[in-house]
Amino acid sequence: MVSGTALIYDEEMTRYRLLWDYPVCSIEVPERLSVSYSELQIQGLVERCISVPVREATEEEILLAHSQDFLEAIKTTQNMDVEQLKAFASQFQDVYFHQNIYHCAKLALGATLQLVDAVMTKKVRNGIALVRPPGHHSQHSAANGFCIFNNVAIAALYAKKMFDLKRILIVDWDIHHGQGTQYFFEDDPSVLYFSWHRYENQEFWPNLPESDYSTVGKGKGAGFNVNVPWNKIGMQNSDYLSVFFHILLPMAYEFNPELVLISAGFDSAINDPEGKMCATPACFAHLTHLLMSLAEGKICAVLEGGYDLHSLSHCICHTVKAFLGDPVPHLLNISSPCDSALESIQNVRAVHQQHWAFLRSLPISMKHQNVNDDKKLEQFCNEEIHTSSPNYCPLPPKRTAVALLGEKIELPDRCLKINLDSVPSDEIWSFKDSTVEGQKDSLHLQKNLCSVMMKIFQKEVQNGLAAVPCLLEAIKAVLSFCTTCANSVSRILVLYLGDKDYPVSLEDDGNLLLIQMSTKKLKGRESKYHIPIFLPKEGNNVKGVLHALFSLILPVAYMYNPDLVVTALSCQSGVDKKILNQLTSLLQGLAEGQLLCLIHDPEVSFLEDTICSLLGDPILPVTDGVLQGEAIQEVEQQRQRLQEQWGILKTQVTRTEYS
Ligand code: X5A
Ligand code: ZN
Repeated sequence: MVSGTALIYDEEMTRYRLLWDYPVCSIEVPERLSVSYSELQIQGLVERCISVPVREATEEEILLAHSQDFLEAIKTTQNMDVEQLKAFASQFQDVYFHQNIYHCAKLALGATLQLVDAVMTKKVRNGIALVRPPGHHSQHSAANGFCIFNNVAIAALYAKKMFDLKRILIVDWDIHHGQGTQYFFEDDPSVLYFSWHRYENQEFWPNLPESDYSTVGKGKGAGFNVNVPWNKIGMQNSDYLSVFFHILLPMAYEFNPELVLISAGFDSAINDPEGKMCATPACFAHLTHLLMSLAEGKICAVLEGGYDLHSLSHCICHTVKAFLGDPVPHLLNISSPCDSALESIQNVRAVHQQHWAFLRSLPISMKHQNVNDDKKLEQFCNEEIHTSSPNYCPLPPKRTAVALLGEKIELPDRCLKINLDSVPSDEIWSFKDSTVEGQKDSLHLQKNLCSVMMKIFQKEVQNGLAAVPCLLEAIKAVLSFCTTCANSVSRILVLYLGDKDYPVSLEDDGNLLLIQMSTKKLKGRESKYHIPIFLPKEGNNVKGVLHALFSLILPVAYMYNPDLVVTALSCQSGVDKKILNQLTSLLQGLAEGQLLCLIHDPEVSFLEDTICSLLGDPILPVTDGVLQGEAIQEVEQQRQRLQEQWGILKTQVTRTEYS
């Protein structure tokens, strides 16, 4: 099993800076790297990562993307004086030069390629390269926007060439449009390029019409270029997550990349002077986590922008912690995206629906124009930066508590085996529930569950798994335990995969959100807190489950913000293992990873898989099956029903009537 997170950094890349008065470039300072690296040290993250040395990129590698003439021109900057550097820079837009920048640009690219090598050869699972100069504005024969060589674009070309990759996803979450990267791959269907960027209807730099949502790629590459323009400043966590749920993740999962590259600019975070957005550093842990279930976990983040040193360094720490598998922090206040974000989401989905089945919702939405243009965004930038405690708190040595019913499986090291005989009697809670009490099986069940939950709530472990003789009784016991013994748990999300009409009694007081996936139409009252999803079993419906996960389950779950997530499933239900692993992985983004899996009647291989997902091991992509129209419609119906109450389900500015 591939493990470990690479951290690539070299102080040498701090050794160039702006030498003349040039206000547009003054924010790109060496401290961006040094302060970030210090924060990683302070938080104890450097020693938890695998340090990979940088190297200089070769000319051949630079020429994968750039022209020989351009390379030769850049070389000449090594021997220039300030006046000459200034003159040389003036042929490009918003970029400065220094005698040492060519050297640093080679190191930045070399660091990026070292990272790709380490991930592709499975020396590490994932990693981050902290580099200067950044890359995503750089073009075939032009430096641009602080960028000399296009590190990430070359990384993609290099990975295609060296590892024969056929599908690479580039996620550019920097607040500027990586127009350079877009130009390299516009007609290339093997590289899916996604970028969100401050746009303000072309008023924001680089002020290009081709940065708008209507640029979708050309020729064979049509559909493989995705631009999400932000037409207002002040975008928040909800806006960013909405774009992930309703645009990027569905496309990414349909694309099924073999490698994910992140153009990781953090000028999209709160307090950045360039971006003027409001996403908190903790949001980047989630963005990272949501991408980690793709490409069997092969994911490389490469620094681009980010100009507020405090915000930047904390964002980087959150990204690294997510890579390491640390529990991702609670995100508070997830609500509806703002109207301007919704308008962009709607437009992007509309232009990409013909290319991506996962974006289709019937009827096909019409392009939306000029809604609420003058409506002011309210109260933004009001969130505090999440500051992590300087003394890092080590993860529990055991991550997953496992209680079995006698199944014989060998548990990996990081599992804590729950042995009933070892449960001290005072840890066994007592609660009055006549239907559960008394029977031998039930007592056994209660003891098991009690013990697993205690370990989770006392943070001895992060998550747990229990094999249970009866699912419904187990759910009941968990809920009862939480009300009786765990006051701090006020919201529980139960995801039940099964066909029982009323699996638990619901009070609708918000303490419980029940999402149910079943293969038969369910009778019973639907409410805000009961979401039945009927997924016809015809053919292979794994794609339907994935689709439901992004467009419905995860958004609602994030907005609900549970303290505990419980999944309950029966192996007889014939659900696909790979999809359950995805579910188990992605749901760990909630409740700070406090996830309890209840499994009825498990096969051994099934238990082993679920345990791997709970341990945070890389998981296989879902490749089989097709997304069926009926599955889309069922999910759409629920989305329509629920989007007033769960605003993050919206993908359109105004409500439309559906027949
Ligand atoms: C990498 C990056 C920004 C350039 C802004 C120029 N470049 N106005 O964030
Ligand atoms: Zn930027």
